[in-house]
Amino acid sequence: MSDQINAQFRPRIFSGIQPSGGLTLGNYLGALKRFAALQGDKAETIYCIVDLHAITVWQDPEVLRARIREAAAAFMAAGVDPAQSILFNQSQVSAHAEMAWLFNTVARVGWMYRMTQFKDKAGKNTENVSLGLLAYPALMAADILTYQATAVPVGEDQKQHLELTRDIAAKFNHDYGVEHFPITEPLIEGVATRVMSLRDGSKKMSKSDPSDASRINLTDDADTIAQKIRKARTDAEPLPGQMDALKDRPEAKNLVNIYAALTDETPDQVLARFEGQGFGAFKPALAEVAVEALSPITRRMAEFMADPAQIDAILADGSARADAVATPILERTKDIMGLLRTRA
Ligand code: AQP
Repeated sequence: MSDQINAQFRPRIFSGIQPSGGLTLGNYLGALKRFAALQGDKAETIYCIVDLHAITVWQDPEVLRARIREAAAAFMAAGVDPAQSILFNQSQVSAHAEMAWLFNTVARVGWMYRMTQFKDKAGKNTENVSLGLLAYPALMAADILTYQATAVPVGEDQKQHLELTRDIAAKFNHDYGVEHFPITEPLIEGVATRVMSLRDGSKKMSKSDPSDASRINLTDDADTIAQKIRKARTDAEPLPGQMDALKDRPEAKNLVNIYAALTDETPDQVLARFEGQGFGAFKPALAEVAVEALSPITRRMAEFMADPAQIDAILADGSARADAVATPILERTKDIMGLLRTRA
């Protein structure tokens, strides 16, 4: 059914990252690296710094402005080419916020309360968090469907939000008797779809974790990366020859997955080399591959950050190109819903 609907739409990939903190190795392996790899002639690629999502929790305005530019620098340093892809920040294309309102009338409140990310972020404080934090998935659906995107590369943690996007598209199509929105496919691929915290193998690595030691930031220098890996929580057992044997050792599994993702190997290939060795040998080797992969990105980020006016110009150009795709789709959505169009 979704295949039939989706065949009517041109292949278009959309994804975004929140500038709610400095970007991490998790964002790089789970998102940025793949965003860059998906560029090419098979599908149009649209990438967004989702600043409207970031403000669902308090952000210092000056810090947020700087982080939006830093995120843009990270996208480009990781290989997103603003000539091949559209790169912009969400708040500059008003169709996102307008479409989100339309979807607030389609989505059901119960769907929002069921979202794991809302439960995690709100904790016991569900009555006192911003309404935006609860409605976040409707804005995410708007981000995607305002472009009629057919596929969205994301990490494992965003799978539930993607399912909700599909539910909103299907309910809209059903309620209005149209095939206006595709049923967007999640692209959750590779061994690094869920990079875990360096301090706790049961929690994902996150840019807003209070502990800086829990993550590798894309701005960390080589010494800091090596030190964080050296201090990463592990166990005293030697490494086995195969991943199956790591199923009850989350911290060890995480480090092996990170190594494999950085070197584009399978985790079993990595283990074949390190079988029988302890973390005293594995951690320095991991630090070496992490520094080798991340140092060029950190360096290119710093180069981009040295010229904020150039970043702003790139984002402005991306916003204009994004707007040109989004606005006709938004206008058609309003027409379908019966919102009278009185201006040409
Ligand atoms: N640890 C991770 N492993 C793999 N992928 C990850 N992503 C995030 N963390 C990991 C992927 O990065 C993209 C952007 O995510 P986001 O910034 O929009 O929000 P998030 O998923 O909530 O990421 P954070 O770092 O945990 O942000 P905060 O702390 O602000 O909530 C997504 O594709 C995500 O899957």
